[in-house]
Amino acid sequence: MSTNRRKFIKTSAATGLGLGLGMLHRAFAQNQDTPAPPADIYKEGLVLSTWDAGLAANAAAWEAMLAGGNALDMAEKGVNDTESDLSNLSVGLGGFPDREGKTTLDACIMDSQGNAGSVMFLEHIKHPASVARRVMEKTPHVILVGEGAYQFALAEGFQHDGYVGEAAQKAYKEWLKTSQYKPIINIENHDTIGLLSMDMNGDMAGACTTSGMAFKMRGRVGDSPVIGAGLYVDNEIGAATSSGLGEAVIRTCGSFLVVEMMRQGATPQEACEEAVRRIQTKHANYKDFQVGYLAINKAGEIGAYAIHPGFTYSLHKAGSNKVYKSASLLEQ
Ligand code: SD4
Repeated sequence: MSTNRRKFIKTSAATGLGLGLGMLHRAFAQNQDTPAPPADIYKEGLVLSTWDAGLAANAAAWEAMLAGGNALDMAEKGVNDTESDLSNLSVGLGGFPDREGKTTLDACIMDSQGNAGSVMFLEHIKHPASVARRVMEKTPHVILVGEGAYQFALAEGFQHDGYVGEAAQKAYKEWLKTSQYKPIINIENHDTIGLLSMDMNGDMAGACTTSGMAFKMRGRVGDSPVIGAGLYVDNEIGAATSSGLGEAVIRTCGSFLVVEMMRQGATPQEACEEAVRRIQTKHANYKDFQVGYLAINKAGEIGAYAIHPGFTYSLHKAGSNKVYKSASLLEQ
């Protein structure tokens, strides 16, 4: 601890700052040059992911863990499973297209070392989360977008995939009849997958992947591939991810906010609730859209909270893999 810091704590104690002091001490303790590891690190493996579709993703992540994979492998393999499901209208090549009829994909990934990779506005590649991992591992950058991301994917051995989703195109043709551009996500119809993983060493990672808002403006990117918005992992503290109206999550740095609240002592549940309340205070129209957050901490505790009821999450922990209903700010 630096001399200044020691001096400050001493002075504060001497002047009796009272109630806030415990909080301050905790914050300072966590800011020491070599942070002490938390007392109880959960080491049995854990996967937490958004929506019902997370169930299959959790199972794939678990399989990766049992095969010897670490938290990063778990996150990647987990969301790859969702990306492979071409009937999913919010993730992968079967996802809803943009207002020009083209499906564009966003994804990011983060490991336990604080490394991050992201792809945005990527077309014709089946596994954007895996491309994001390559960006993280093979380039000096964090984000690649559009044509550059696509060319990088090809150079890395990913195949061009010309798949066009029938159901998504049908919905698009319906939408074209009015072509109304309303940047409001249908409150219930989400499937974007954000997945948080913890391996048997207690190390954490995460991934988030989506085709984004249905019929979005061409070039629009949401929160899902934005580090700190759709996903954030700090292996000393915890991890968070989101689903819902990306613009609101980006404006409030949602997942970063959740992790920072946990750093200051909040439980994962309290932190998710605070991040939803932040959206509420910053958006007069918050009742018009949905956002849901998930979080885990080092002790293997989880949090889930959304603006509206209807947000579900899948939790694989202690031998069970199940879908749960999240608590919410608003009632039915
Ligand atoms: C986005 N957050 O692009 C995504 C949408 C989403 O389920 O979560 N859909 O804004």
